[in-house]
Amino acid sequence: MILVNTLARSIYRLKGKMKSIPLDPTTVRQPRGFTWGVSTSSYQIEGATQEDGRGPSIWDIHCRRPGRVARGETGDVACDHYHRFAEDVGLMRELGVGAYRFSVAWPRVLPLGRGQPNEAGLAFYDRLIDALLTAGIEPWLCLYHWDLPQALEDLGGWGNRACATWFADYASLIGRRFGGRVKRFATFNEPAVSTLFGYGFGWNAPGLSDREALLRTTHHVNLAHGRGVDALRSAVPDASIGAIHNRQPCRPGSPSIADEAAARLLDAYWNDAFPDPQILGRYPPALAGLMEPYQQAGDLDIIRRPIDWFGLNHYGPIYTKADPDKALGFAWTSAPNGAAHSEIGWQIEPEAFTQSLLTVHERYHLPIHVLENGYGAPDRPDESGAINDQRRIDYLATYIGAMRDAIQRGADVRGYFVWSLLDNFEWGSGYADRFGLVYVDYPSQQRIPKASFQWYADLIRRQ
Ligand code: IFM
Repeated sequence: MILVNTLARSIYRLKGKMKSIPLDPTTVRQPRGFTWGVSTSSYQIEGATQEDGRGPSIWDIHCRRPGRVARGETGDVACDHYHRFAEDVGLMRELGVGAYRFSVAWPRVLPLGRGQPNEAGLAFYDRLIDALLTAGIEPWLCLYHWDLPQALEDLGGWGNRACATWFADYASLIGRRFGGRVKRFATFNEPAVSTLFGYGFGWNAPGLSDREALLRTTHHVNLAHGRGVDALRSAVPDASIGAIHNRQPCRPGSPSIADEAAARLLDAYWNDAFPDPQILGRYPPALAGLMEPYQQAGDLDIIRRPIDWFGLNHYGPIYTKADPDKALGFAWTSAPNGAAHSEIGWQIEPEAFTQSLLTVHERYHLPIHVLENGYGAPDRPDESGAINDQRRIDYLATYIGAMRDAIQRGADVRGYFVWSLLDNFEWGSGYADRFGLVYVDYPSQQRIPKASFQWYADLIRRQ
């Protein structure tokens, strides 16, 4: 079947009918041992923000700042996963995934961010992990998906160098508690997004637009990664550890020299500012000078720690324009008119996914797990109550085909996780943008698998 698909694509290319025809992923088998999964994160699904001793996170506070989140929505209830996790694990079992990536809410297990752990919070993750293992689903635990304890923010947060040590202590707690049952750990999810959006553009918590804070924070998050890897390794000697980074083309909004320069700097920040020091032991040249004031002797040796895999999140290309008023001199801008895009305006370009996978492979020489890829839309049930999200299916099929292209061209891709299992709290957009394979009717908390759920289940079953 692989041969037939390859042949079909070549014929199309030769005829010049289209640049690339995606493989039909339902007919292509992945290499043995390939992991199919789904991803979520704590603040986006758990809810129960004030239950069982959880402390506030920077997102609880951010959501209450007027104008920061659409319609003033919050993660207070979200998908109520804290109470409904067993149903959600049941959905994953139905889906047939081999793995589930979730994150631990740091303030749920350490309400003050450090010091006395909260047994009730730890016990929630015990229950979740046990349910996953019983269902035959491997837990992939991410330590940080943006919900820093507010108590640490009050001490300077990521701007305080000590935050790297607090993070390592938290990592050690998690490793000691769960390391007997969990072997896959990620330190951070998309540190480029949480820092740039949180300290550069002010869109995400803690809502700052401050160049100095952004650069300082960047370095401290990198230090925390290195210290966190060490803490996990000593707590769980047989752990398989990675970090999760975005990579996508960063393009100028216009051909002007200023916008071209903005795109180069965004590229250095978005794609390289975290994986380069963590894996290669250096900041990208475009940022090295800017990062110097925040470094102490030996820091890069702390940051660069052997890891076992590269977690890649990819959606589509992003665009920027020069803006001297912004923290790094660039602002966000939209894709050119006419570019294929999703219902929430994100550009669709599967070739960029293939290229990103190949670049990661060539640059870092690590096994790659795609830990996020997915399609956002304002899905609604039709008159019969079904959610026919054909465009999501098309997107996923095309992108899985693009991943397959990268594998055939040598990229060592070992897993693919859809973002996301459930519709959930989409940060500044609130609940309007839905990425789930499962529709969540928020008022009733009813879960309704979408057409894409069945499609993904079929794909997995055929592997
Ligand atoms: O919802 C987010 C997730 O938290 C991080 N990556 C992108 C997703 C879609 O925006």
